[in-house]
Amino acid sequence: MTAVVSHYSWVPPFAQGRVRDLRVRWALEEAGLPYRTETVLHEDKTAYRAKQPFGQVPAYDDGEVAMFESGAIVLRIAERSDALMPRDPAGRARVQTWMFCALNTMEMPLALLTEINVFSAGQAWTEGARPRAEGWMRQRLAELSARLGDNPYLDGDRFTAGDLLMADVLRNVPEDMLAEQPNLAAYVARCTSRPTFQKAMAAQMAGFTGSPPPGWA
Ligand SMILES: N[C@@H](CCC(=O)N[C@@H](CS)C(=O)NCC(=O)O)C(=O)O
Repeated sequence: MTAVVSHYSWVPPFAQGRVRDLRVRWALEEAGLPYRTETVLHEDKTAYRAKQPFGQVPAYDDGEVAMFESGAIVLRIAERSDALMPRDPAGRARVQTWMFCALNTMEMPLALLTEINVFSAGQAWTEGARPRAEGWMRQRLAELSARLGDNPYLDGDRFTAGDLLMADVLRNVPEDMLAEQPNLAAYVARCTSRPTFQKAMAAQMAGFTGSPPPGWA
């Protein structure tokens, strides 16, 4: 069965190109696996919650498995193809380590920073929290930068599912902050210049054909 990936047909402009179905679309492009999309309506997620208990995207179904959580889905896709993960146990373990690192060690400080800069922008509490959040993000970026060094990718010369998730996280770091670590900025540019990323991005953007849900301010 052709894999089905859930997506929104409308999100606010700042979120367009940043919705997490993109990393799943990207992984499918890397793996050379076809997919189709299922649109999730913001105004009625009742039935959809059977697929994704939190009413979020992405959810995924390839006929053999139905899943949610973008990282788990990318791992599933990496396991279906040689393109994103080596087959030997040590190589698989390294790639899976970087996948969790992207979604835990790096995406956690980014989530706090995004809450402050975007979702709660202008609220009084954010000013007190900003120094800690920026410091946490900067520390993790500096440590990752030291580890990447001059390598093109996290596991050496080969692009893997770890790079896919890491680049998708890092591209959401404020541009000036990422630029403080030139090797990371170059790494993100290297990963996102892949035709597979461009194709996934274009597909997500082309899917925004809907209107804001009723009551959207
Ligand atoms: N941990 C989940 C997070 C999914 C998530 O946050 N999805 C966002 C879009 S990027 C969403 O659907 N937000 C709407 C909501 O939370 O109601 C994953 O990685 O799949």
